[in-house]
Amino acid sequence: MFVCFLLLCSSHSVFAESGYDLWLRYHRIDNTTLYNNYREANGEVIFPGSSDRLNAAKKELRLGLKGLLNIDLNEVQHFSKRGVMAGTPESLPLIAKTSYIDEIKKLDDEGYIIRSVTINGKQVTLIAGKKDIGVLYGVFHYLRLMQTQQSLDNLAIKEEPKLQIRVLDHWDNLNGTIERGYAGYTLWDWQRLPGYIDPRYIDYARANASIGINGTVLNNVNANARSLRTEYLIKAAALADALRPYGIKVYLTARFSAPKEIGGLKTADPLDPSVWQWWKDKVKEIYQYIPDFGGFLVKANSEGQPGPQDYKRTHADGANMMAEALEPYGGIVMWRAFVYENKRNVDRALNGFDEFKPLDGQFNKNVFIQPKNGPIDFQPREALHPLFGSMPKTPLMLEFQITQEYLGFASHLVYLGTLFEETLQSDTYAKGKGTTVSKVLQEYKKTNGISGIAGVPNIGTDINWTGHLFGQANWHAFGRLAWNPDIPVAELAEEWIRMTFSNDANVIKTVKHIMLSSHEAAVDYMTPLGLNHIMNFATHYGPGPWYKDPNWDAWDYHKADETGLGVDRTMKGSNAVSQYKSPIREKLNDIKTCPEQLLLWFHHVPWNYKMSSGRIMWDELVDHYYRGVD
Ligand code: BDP
Repeated sequence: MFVCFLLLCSSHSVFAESGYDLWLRYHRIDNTTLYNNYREANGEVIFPGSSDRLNAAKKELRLGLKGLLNIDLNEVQHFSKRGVMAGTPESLPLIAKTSYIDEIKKLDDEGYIIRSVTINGKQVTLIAGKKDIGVLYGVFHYLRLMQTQQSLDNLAIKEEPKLQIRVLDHWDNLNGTIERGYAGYTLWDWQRLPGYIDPRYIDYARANASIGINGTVLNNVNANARSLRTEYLIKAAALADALRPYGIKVYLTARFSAPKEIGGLKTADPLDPSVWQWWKDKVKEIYQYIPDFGGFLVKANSEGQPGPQDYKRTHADGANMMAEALEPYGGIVMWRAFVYENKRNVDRALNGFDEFKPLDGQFNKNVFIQPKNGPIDFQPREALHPLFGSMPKTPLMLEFQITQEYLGFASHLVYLGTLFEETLQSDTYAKGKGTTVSKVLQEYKKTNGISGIAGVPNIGTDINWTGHLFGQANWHAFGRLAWNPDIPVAELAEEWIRMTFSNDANVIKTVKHIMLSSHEAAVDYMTPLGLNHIMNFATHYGPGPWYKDPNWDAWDYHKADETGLGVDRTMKGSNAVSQYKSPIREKLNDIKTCPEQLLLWFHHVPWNYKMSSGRIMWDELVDHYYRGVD
């Protein structure tokens, strides 16, 4: 045995990996033919310019070529052989000699092209953006082609993000803990900021830029007003400086009562002129430190957080006050729609829609309303949030949870790409059949000038960032879908496997199967057939349908009694179905047409109800649990 081990060590390079490199492992290409082709294609590089972003792009290209191909980036002025050239029309005047110059000029600010072109008789790969950030994105894409062992011949790639604002909402507290974080502590070393810039910030930025994320909300939605104090703004500014070369803007959560808590005012009433002024002054101060500050994320009148309703004002009054302060600087407000009454005998699934739908059209143009994917709370499977498709005048920014609060924390392998896809491709019927959530989100760019998506990340100080190695795939999937919500996730899973593990067909097939079936398995062993929110109280690690206290009772979410199981949200029940457009409403309302995967979400179903399998509901439920565990 020992001899075998020694033999193995001598025949392969054996090294330990921590997972730190994520999907940016630039390991040597193991296919000789490709290795030689790629080396030839990267013989010389023309890459002038020295902005922070172009430098970041060049640094990445250097890192990638060294790792993948053992090439030291060879910068030249003129090609003498096959090579790569990268830049914008400003940084690389040679681009004007290509026939792609018009296409490049027309690109979105973050867009790029990767094209096989001929320059002075030499075959060249052109990586071009309209702006420097596009070049950085293009370089990451180019490296990805090699990491996933694609051909570098006849390239004709054109990419532009389909959503403009693509942010991670960190639920990080100033004391270093992360709400619902299962991978260590916060990355933000507040103690040592602004003086010490942890190199990890740069790797965080690289990882995000590689998948197209362009914003980060540094702190928890359950906000601490202190994060808006000058001392913390200076620290946040240092982070913003570190992330800026990678195209990542910094945002902060804003505690609605901050004018009282740190501003010394007697009220936080959004219609009080002194409160308006306080926010205007605060915003002005923020922009002095962070000139490209992104804006505020706000959780108001939700789960005990302060908000405008404390003063009998509306969400629009509150959001617009902040939006007006931010508008002159180009900042935005992301106002969460995660609100519920927290009362027994009130169907919580109704609250978000009921509160926000009537306010459609009343928000300033730089306000996003941010609903979660479903109306309850990041459950293993949610019915779609009915606000999607119902707020034509107000841009909605979908919020996903990447951290696995209800999906077994960082100890379960659950690939969320499938969950994200299920939501994004859900049909709202807002403008007839085929009005998917993805389309609804994209449409806001045309109608309101802005569009976006947010994810609550699973990232912490663990050496592999996400605790569970496969958690990295969820971060990756979110970013890639934020850039283009319509990429089939089977492709994304494969891309991640190739970049993370191997390009070996067997590895891909095996790991992909595990990934693509993992979410359904988790739904099966957590909350099958539309069950939801029966999780263990407070920790949310696994089901605890027996939990009961005077304020919160799991029974309200499953209603198990002698007649059956599930919550009646039909027209005869809480009527949550009416919040959906026709024909979804009717389909959900009828027990015979309601999809079985949401049956107990919308119906109180007799235990012996005949399911499509021929089994009675109880047997079907048990079967799902066992299937999931298996
Ligand atoms: C719930 C979490 C809680 C968050 C809340 C939110 O349990 O920790 O504060 O969501 O999204 O799922 O605000």
